[in-house]
Amino acid sequence: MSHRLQVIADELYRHQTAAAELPKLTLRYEGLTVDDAYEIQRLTMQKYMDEGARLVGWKMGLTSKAKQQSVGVDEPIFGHLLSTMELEHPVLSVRGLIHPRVEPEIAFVFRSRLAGPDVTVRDVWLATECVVPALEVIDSRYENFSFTLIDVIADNASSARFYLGDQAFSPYAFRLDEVGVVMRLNGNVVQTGAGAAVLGHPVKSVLEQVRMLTRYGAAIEPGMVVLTGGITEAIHVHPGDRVQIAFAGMGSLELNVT
Ligand code: OOG
Ligand code: MG
Repeated sequence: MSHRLQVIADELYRHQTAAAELPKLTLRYEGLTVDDAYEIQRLTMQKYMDEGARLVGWKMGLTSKAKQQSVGVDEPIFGHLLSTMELEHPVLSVRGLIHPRVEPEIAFVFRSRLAGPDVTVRDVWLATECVVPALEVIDSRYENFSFTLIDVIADNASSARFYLGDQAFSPYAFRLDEVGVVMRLNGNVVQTGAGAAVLGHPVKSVLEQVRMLTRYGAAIEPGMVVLTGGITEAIHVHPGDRVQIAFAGMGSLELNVT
């Protein structure tokens, strides 16, 4: 393990836990590769796990055109989901966050393991216990929420918090690509989209997740959750805001920001 990557991981951990912005790594460190960035991410997450956080799943990011265009990075990425990021109730305190944004997602929960380069869509369905409407709170640690591919991977794909709706659904209940989503902020419609925005169908995002994990020697383990990626652009939130996300056929989530 390179000393340089550990130094960078320590720096990111300090900024994540202090909710302090930092300048892009790529402005300050020469020659970082995508593999280096995933190693920095892994080393950073290991620090939380050494402190008692549990790995509860994975998240895909930048799986929709809306998301890719809003941040200017045009390929999917993944990050770790830790137990400490999960909101038990749909209330978001901005304390400990820098410039949080909320986005609608469809989550998969798994009953069996998925690993290896040859996983198919059928394998994903067989391993899926249920699907759940979800929201993710992202909070880039970089100034102005501005980063390159390498920076955002190292920063655990901007992960901050996530919330899963109470009601789970059978993956066979309806077409996930045709699930329409309407996001309101304080009563006003601010974003609309459909499941198809996520790589054509959210199941494709899970497939991509398994393939990317396989490259780094990891897997989807039984009981894990996967967030398949923002369906629309993420919206900035501030204390006092109320976010409502209606998922057609899957009910609504309501998040209060304090
Ligand atoms: C990167 C994280 C993207 C998603 O669902 O697309 C993400 C970012 O936009 O800061 O979580
Ligand atoms: Mg997301």
